[in-house]
This record gives sequence, structure tokens and C-alpha cells, in this order.
Amino acid sequence: MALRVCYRGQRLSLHMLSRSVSHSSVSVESLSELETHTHAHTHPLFSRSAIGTFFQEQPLLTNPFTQDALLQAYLRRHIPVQELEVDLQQFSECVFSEVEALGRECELHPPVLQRYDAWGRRVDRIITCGAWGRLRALAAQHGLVAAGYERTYGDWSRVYQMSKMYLFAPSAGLYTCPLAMTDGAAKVIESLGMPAREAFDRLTSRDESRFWTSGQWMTERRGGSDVSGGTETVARRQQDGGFKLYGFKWFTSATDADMTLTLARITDEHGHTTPGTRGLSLFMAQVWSPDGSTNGVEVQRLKEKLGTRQVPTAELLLDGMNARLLSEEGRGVASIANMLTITRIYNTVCAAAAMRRITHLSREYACKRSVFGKLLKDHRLHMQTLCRMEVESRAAFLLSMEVCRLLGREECGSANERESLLLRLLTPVAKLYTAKQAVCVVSEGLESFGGQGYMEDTGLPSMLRDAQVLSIWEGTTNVLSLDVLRSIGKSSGSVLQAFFIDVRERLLAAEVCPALRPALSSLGTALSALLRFTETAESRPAETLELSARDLSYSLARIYMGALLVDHATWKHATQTDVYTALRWCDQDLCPVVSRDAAGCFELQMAEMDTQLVYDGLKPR
Ligand code: MFK
Repeated sequence: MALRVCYRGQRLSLHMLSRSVSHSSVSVESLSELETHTHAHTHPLFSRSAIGTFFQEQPLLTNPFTQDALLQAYLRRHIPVQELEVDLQQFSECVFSEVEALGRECELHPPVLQRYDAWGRRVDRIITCGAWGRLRALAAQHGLVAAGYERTYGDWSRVYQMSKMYLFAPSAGLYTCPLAMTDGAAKVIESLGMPAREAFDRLTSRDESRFWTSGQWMTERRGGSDVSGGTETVARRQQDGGFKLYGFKWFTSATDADMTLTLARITDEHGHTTPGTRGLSLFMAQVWSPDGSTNGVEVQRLKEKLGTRQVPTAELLLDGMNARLLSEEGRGVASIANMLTITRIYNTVCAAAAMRRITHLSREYACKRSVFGKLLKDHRLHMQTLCRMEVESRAAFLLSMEVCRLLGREECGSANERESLLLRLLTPVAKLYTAKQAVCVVSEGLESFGGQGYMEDTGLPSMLRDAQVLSIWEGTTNVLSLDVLRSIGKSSGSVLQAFFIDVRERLLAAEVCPALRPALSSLGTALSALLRFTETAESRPAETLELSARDLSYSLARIYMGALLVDHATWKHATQTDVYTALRWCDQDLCPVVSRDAAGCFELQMAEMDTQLVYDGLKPR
């Protein structure tokens, strides 16, 4: 059969012939080559012999550590220890030779819930694939949580641990989720003075047979942001001093965990509870009883999610779950805040890692994919796009490592007051900003593969799905922006003072490098504008401050990332590309809160108009 089509102005004959014509293997990479090939030989255009066995070259993942110039330089600058480099190099080998395939397997074989056994007995078993179990073993063996508590590298231990996490995360099929909560639980126990020593030892163990993971059950039917307004779970005191919990947890991530931390309201002798934050206490419970049955928990169903399909996320009915009180009564939120700090830092590291991975894959592909007669890497516009992704990835990496550095210093008792204040401020700033960046960069990355980026079996779409959760769980962008305001209010502005002093010092130190002048000038202008804005903040009504929370957080993020980039670019072994990254970063509006303020965006009248626009054409309720 012959079919006539027009391609680039030429009339072509497409012969659809049976495969039996010829089987000589010919590799053809693009349609234009295909044309040439067809003209040069007499094979019909779409016969097997003409099209060969493939259309596109697959981008290949290689050792993510050796591929990552910035990670290597950062570690060489701050922790120049040979043994650490060897460890990361070897771990990274394991990531691309084993973890990558395990992560993919978890995506393809998501967990299932077995409610009943063959004899009708309710069992509520969450069945995960073998790869999920193997990831757990590898995480324990490589000390992915333990390294943060062993403190082998002193106050740089968190940077070391999180460098491993950063290498592990994009391959690990979201196993970082249980690890984040496990680390968070260990942190809570440690900060409460070790009320549960055995649990702590298990959470931080390198022995896979002893290692425990933990859940973090905070979200109930009324939603996840307003924890104090939404928590209905009650805790009834038992004769032996323990508690039984009754409640409904609406989202519980990695529900196959060994133990969990959760919030509940303790009932008094009349069965009454205290409303609000003051009524919430923190509990710890084992999820499973020694015989494999649940500890007073019914798994209602597993959630159907856009992404994170590898992770068992469930709705749980707590029907007399045995638990022990971990915090002081009524100090539940303040106590679990330590866990939130850790999981938000994990979120930041995982966001930076997702950006790094997609950028590496995109640049790899650009060396293989040929369009319009040349490789993608030789198209300047394409390189400009990849360069922008690279700049975002670098800024996100430096911010995430800085937060880890501050955490490590605080945990080792070496943080000064300014560093502690910065840790409090930058944790929500980094989480909210890098999560948004990750969605944009991963989406841009998928686009760089053309249609292939949209094909499920390339594994690329799951990267976008999994990035989308980063701005949702552990506090949405707006909830975290309000946390930024909370940190400013609670410290009476000291966190901002720490920010201004720190950035100013970094900018001053960078003046030794004349090539950085345009970046320093933009950052200096943005910093002064931000200072003026915050100085007037006290005289503004609280509602208008709230309206500025998101743009304020973005401004803090962009300025701080700029300061870290110029700081890195002044290191004695910095390269021209480090300087160039800082210059490109500073091209953007570094202080959107001031531009939006000038446009009147935070005035109450404008907020009214916002609402009218959103409900345009609808009757007011
Ligand atoms: C790859 C990464 C993987 C991550 C995987 C994790 C998977 C798990 C999925 C989930 O569970 S997602 C659900 C996570 N939930 C949230 O993130 C909750 C979002 N909501 C908030 O963060 C609210 O802002 C908050 C619950 C904290 C508000 O509660 P309240 O009761 O209105 O807070 P309030 O009264 O302002 O503060 C109570 C105490 O907590 C205060 O301490 P004091 O009593 O000592 O003054 C606050 O200072 C303290 N606090 C609140 N937020 C804090 C904090 N302390 C330190 N850091 C914070 N961020």
C-alpha cells in the first residue's frame, strides 16, 4: 500500500510493506536523516529495515555525585575530608546502580491494602513491594538517618547526611518520606530529653533488623493546615498511666511505619477536652502489635493520589490505640514543631535534588537529541532555558545546604544567637520557595524532552507528579508564609535583624570580586528596599501584613539565595561559572514584596477587588 504525504514541501511515498521485506538493521535518529537515508537507498521509508530499532536516544543516569560540580565544590570548600568524599562517591554508585531501579519498581508496584484474610478475619495489612523493603534496608545500612545523630563530622554532620539524602532522593521512589518523619521523630524525642530511649535508638540505627521508621499523624478530617482547629482525636487515660486514642486521621503518610507521633486531646474525668492549641498533647504509639495485628487501628482505605504513589498513604480510624504521652500536657504543637522543622528541611533538600536530577537529564539529552540539523546543545535558545534551570538548581542547593549547616550547628551547641534565629526564619522560607521552584524546574525539564517528557514509561512524568506534593505537604506556601510572620512576631523582629546583618556581611565580603559588582549592586538595592518595607511594617494593620506574607517570603528567599551565590563565587577555588550563576540569579526582581507594595497590592481595597475578580459574575453569598 502506498500513502502520499507532504513533509517540508517534499512529496514522499510511504510504503507500508510487510516486515518480511528486509531486516538489515539501520539506525536512524531523525526524520530528516530518515529522508536522506531513504533517498540514498531504495528501502521504503517506513519498512523495518529503514526505521531501525529506535527513534530517540535515552538520557542515561550516571553517578550523580561525579556529575554534580557544585556539590563536589561545596563539600571541598567546607568539609575537605577524603573519607567523606569516598563515602559519597561509593554511595552514589549504589544510587545509580541499585536505588534507581528500586525507585522505579516502587512507582510501578504501588502499595495495596489487604483488609481481610482468606477466613474473613480483619487484618488491615499494607502490602508494599520488595523494592520498598530493600530501600528501607539500604537507608538503614547507609545511615541516612543515623548520620545526623552520630555527628561524626561535628557540626557539619547534617550537611554530610543531607548530601547523601540529596543524592538518594531523586532515585529513591519517595522513600525519603518515611525517612523524613523518622528523623523528625528522633529529633522530637531527643529534644524532649530522651523520654523514649529505645525508640530513639531504633530510629537512628544502622542495623536494618533493628531500624524503625516513624509516621507523623497530624491531619484529620477537617484538614491539615489548621491543626489546633481540626484535631478531634481524644486520649483517655488508663489505669496503668498509658492512654487510649480515639479519632480519625485523614492523611497518614507511609502508614507502614513501625511507630508514629500524633496529637490528641486528653479528656478529663467528665470526658471533656480543652479546645485550641492548649488542649493538644503529643503521643507516641507503635502501629503494629507484636502478633502483626494493628494496635487499635483500622485502615479505612489507601488514598488515590496524583503522585507519591509509591508511598502508602491511608485514612485511619483510631479505635483505642495504645499510646504514651510524650510531651507535657497541652504542649503538643510546640513539641511536634521540632518534627516539622526536620521534615520541612527534608522537603527543601528533596526539592533541590529533584531540580538537580531533571537538569542533569535534560543536559544529557541535549547532547544526544538532534533537531533542525544539529544537537539540542547547539541551539542557543535551548541552552538558555537549561541554563536558567541550572541557576535555579544551584540557588536551591546552596539554600538547602545552608539550612542543614545551621541545623547541624544548633544540634552540636555551636550555633550563635544569629545562627539560631536564621535557622528559625530560613526553614519555612527555604521550604516554601524551593518547593515552588521544583515544580517549575521539573516541568520545564519535562518540556525539554518534547513529547517524550510526557510519556509515562520514560519515568519522567512521575518526577513532575512527585514534585507537586512538595508545595503541599508539610505546610502549603501560604501556611509557611504565615509561619515566617510567626517567626518574626515571636522573636520581636530579631530573626529579621539576623537576616539583614548576615546578608550585609556576605555582600561586603564579596566586594573583593569586581566581576560580581552588578549582582552586589542589585542585592544591595533589594536589601535596602526590604529593610525600608519591614521598618514600616509595624505601623501597618495586621491584615495588610498578612497580605504581604507570601511576597515577603519570596523576597527573603531570593535575596538570601543571591547572598549565598555571591558568597560561593568568592571562594578561592570558585570558577567563572560560579560568578556567572550569581549574576544570572540577580537578573530577576529580588524583592517582589516592595514592587507589589508600590502597586498597592496589600491594601485592603485591593484585597476586596481580588475577591470580586475571583467571583466575577457570581452572586455574593
Ligand atoms: C520529602 C519530604 C518528605 C516529608 C514527608 C512528610 C510526610 C508527612 C505528611 C504530613 O503529615 S503533611 C502535614 C503536615 N502538617 C503541617 O505542616 C501543619 C501545617 N500547619 C502549621 O504549620 C500551622 O502553622 C501550625 C499547626 C503550626 C499552627 O498551629 P497553632 O496551634 O495555631 O500554632 P501557634 O499557637 O502559633 O503555636 C503553638 C506553639 O508552636 C508555639 O510555641 P509556644 O507555645 O512555645 O509559644 C509556636 O511558637 C510553636 N510553633 C509553631 N510553629 C512552629 C513553632 N515552633 C517552631 N517552629 C515552627 N514552625
